[in-house]
Amino acid sequence: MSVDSPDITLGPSSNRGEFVDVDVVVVGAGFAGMYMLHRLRELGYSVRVFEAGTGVGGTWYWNRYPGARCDVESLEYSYSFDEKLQQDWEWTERYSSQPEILSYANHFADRFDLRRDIRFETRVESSAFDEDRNIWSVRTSDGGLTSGRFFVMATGCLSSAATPDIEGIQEFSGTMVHTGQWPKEGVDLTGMRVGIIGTGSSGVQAIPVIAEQCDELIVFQRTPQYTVPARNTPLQVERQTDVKSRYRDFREANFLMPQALGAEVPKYDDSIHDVSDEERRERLQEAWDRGGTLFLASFTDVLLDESANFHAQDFVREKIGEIVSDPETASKLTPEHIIGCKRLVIDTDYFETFNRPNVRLVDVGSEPIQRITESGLSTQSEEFQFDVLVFATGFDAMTGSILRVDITGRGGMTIQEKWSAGPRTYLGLTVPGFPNMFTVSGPGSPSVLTNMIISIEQHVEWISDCISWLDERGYVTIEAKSEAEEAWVDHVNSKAERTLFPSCNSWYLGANVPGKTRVFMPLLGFPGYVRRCDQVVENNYEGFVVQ
Ligand code: N01
Repeated sequence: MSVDSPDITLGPSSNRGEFVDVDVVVVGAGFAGMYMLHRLRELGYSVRVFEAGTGVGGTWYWNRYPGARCDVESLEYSYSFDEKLQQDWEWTERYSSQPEILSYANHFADRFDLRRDIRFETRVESSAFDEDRNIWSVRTSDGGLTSGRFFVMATGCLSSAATPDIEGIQEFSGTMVHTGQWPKEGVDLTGMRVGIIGTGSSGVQAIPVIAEQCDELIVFQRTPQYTVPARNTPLQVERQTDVKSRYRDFREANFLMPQALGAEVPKYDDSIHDVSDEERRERLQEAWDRGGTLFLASFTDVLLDESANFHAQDFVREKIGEIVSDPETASKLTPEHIIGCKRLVIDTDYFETFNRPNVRLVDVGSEPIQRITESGLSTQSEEFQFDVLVFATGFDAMTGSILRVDITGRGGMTIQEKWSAGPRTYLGLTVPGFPNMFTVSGPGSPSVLTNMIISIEQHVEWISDCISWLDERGYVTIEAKSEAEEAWVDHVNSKAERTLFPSCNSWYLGANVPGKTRVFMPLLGFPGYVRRCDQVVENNYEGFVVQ
């Protein structure tokens, strides 16, 4: 049953007399999979990680498009569990670029000697739970079968790239790339005519940089985007030194924030309706000048009340009118929907880019793309020609990378069947019918609404502590109860329903993928979630059957 590999040492582990290749099989070597491996190893477990890419880094390995950068500040978007690591690593900018985050991921892998337990260029194709032996059997793209007592999906929330099925897509004779699968060797855009479809976070980041590199850029926009300035700058030495002198406190203050970030950004506890017009403008202007996603936290009710939200929308609309010189282009770029219900984007010179002579905006919301042609694409009234077509069309978020593995739990039930009406979990960590399987930052956990690395750490620690707890007591399996799942799904929904989040077509709801059931997938509020996870443990894994 074991798969021989020159770079992996296998120590057979026992599961009440059954021999398995490793204690834990982990899928994915991004920040979640790497920390999972490190933590479990520290606890004495044998682990094998499978990774489809040639290197570590997950999201930051795949998303190499021009301009790719994090929207959480670098001093926060990093592992917090190891004091020496956070002291040693030097960040260079307020928001880290993709290459810098990828170097950090590689540094982490080297520092903790992770690579020997990671099998690269190997995709997990299926995984099945053997109910008689309480073992997961994991089949991989190299034809191997690996058995483990536990199975952890650390596949990331935004790692299944979505390319729309537009008629004629096979006919395009130029270069076609997706931002989420950008070639490692890069794409030389010098002198090229480029078309880009999509104006979410990826498109908004890529467009200004691509516009500088290429000859001509045509942006195909279906929905205009709210975006606020990132105000990225080189990271001041004094700032880095200051935070490092009190890193633990800095982290702890962030753990108490709803998104596990931004504790040092000024906070307000008043409604947008409670202040004068002048004060409202001043405060929104301050947030605009400061830069960053916490623009929406300038008042308590921007994401709760439509009339409050309208003020913030209007502020950004006015800015677009001021920045973009051509009134027709400005009008096409101006969104009308709720601000924040699609993820708020932060940008560097996005709206300014539309003042460049080599950039043209095409509204494919009012006149959709009809087909892709050999040399470009066409709408009802116009043909467009370009050499490179960039899809910045997003991801099958949160569930895509789980559902593309054939996972079979108890009674032959597959995860695809289980989630046919939308993802259902307990704590975003476990699924009834799938014993000893865990999802890191799965649907129903705060994940994408937080500083992801911090959420990942909390999940990894919870999962590894759970495995230790079971072993210390001689238990072999843990499985969520259906009633716990039911209550959890209700909890996630009721949190979302109190906000404006479900009010537009966002990937949070799965609305960007044709045919995907609309369910608001992430849970709002990090500290409450952590408390609940801790309580479950204190109550001897309440909501689970352990045996
Ligand atoms: O994807 P998106 P993304 N025809 O789904 C359009 C994270 N991230 O990759 O809005 C025409 O947001 C679609 O239009 P519409 C971050 O969490 C973070 O940009 O559906 N257009 C939309 O404009 C982010 O939210 C960072 O009408 C089509 C775009 O494609 C998440 O990843 C950077 C279309 C997709 O936007 C996803 O962002 C990058 C079609 N057929 C990503 N299909 C940072 O840290 C789709 N679109 C800063």
